[in-house]
Amino acid sequence: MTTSQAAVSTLEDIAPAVKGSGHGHLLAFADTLTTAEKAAFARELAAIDWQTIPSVIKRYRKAGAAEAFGEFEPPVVCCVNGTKGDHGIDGKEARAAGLEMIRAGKVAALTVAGGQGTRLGFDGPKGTLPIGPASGRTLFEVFADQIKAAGDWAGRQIPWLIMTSPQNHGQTLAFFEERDWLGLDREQLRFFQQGVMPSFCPETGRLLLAGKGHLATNPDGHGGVVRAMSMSGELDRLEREGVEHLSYFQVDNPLVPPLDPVFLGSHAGAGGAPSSGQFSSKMVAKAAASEKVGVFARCDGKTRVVEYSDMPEALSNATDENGKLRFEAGSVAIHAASVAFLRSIEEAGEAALPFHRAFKKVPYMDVMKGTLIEPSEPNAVKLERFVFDAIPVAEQSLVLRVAREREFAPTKNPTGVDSVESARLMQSQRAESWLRERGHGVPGGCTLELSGEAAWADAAGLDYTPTASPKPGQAVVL
Ligand code: UD2
Repeated sequence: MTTSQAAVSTLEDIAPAVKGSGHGHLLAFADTLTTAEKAAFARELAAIDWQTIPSVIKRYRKAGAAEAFGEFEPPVVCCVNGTKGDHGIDGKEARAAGLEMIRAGKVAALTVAGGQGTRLGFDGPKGTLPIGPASGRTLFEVFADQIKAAGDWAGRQIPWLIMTSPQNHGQTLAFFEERDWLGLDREQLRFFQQGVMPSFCPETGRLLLAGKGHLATNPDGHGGVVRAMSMSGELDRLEREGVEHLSYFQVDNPLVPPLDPVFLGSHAGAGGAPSSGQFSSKMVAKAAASEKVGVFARCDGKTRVVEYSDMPEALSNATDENGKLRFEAGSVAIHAASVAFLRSIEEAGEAALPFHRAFKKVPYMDVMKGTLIEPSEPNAVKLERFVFDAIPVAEQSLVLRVAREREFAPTKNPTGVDSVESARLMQSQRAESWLRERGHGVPGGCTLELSGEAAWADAAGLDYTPTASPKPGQAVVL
């Protein structure tokens, strides 16, 4: 159900499918719409898969349709050079393999950027949020500079896939265009829109109208990325180009290395990594039991991520004999996935990526009265997919431990925990450690930031001389 399915059809063309699925009430005001409104409504309706919608509604009308989990065990975690009792991976071998994958054009970057910056109080796509503590670069620019540096090293233009949503696609594209594609080649940049899912009333099983010519919908979750890549032709394109693996990350983490050779090599099974090369993940030790990150666990012999809201509290709080959290492996939402595996996930459909159900307040049009109702209590089911549900489908899914201070600065709130403030501070601290590790002094009161070249050199294990040395109190990009 992606917007690209919304081919050129009219309301008359689409009406039989809508009525045939039992949702003819959605057309109650069709006759009152202007020609332009009719065309827009037809596009919305054409983006819905009317054949499957009745069975989806049936399955998710009641709570508890989600998969019941068996008993949880902590997962097998890997770590470069095997400290902390984790399974050891030879970092040198893994990095060499990952660098070769990048050099040979077998890797593309993939960012899920469908969310709006609502929680941040930021008016615009999250990726356009200024985040660099010294440079003021936006999230998209921080990633673009590293992808460019990796491409310069590899002598090729590394594709960067960016998933937007119907809400922010136009703004995202305009942002890149205004800033001259952030120094990348236009051909490298592959924007595609995720799909939407219609909200429905669990009592009646009927889809809701948000207006006389508008369906009530929500983006279909980051798990919609697989379907959206397929519908937009991006999956085919990657296959044609010989790209075999994707480096996946969320738009809200300025510390993520968009292309990490050690991770990519480990994902492909180098350095003794236990991986089928299908779908791999990074983890950090949770800061506290209550931290809002998904948790890796083993269940029925398979590794999976259990979202924080689904994790039983007793398990979140459980500790081992040393007082350490039993389920400490927090998901930082950084993955590597093979293109062939994503193709198989797409073909398996809901069996591989089920929907997650949320019961929410959704304003809707009363079709009898023609008035908009603002509910005071939850009234509608919203469905979305999570990409990490692909983990247990993989034959052997690698979970690699990484250092939080090097790779994870979630930017969810304007201030406080996981905020713009904390993400800026973490980037500066990260740059400071980088300087110290290379034997440089750091004067007091500086705000520092790694340039794209410095960050890439760090991930790739290459030599790099900082372009500037900070003076006390200065803001400097290294
Ligand atoms: C996500 C993870 C959580 C943890 C955390 C780390 C889920 C459900 N939870 O929590 O386990 O790993 O991140 O920071 O993922 N997005 C889309 N389309 C959508 C929905 C989301 O592109 O329809 C993107 C969004 O732009 C963002 C990312 O997915 O980049 C995460 O979305 P979120 O902010 O809703 O997830 P969050 O922070 O609750």
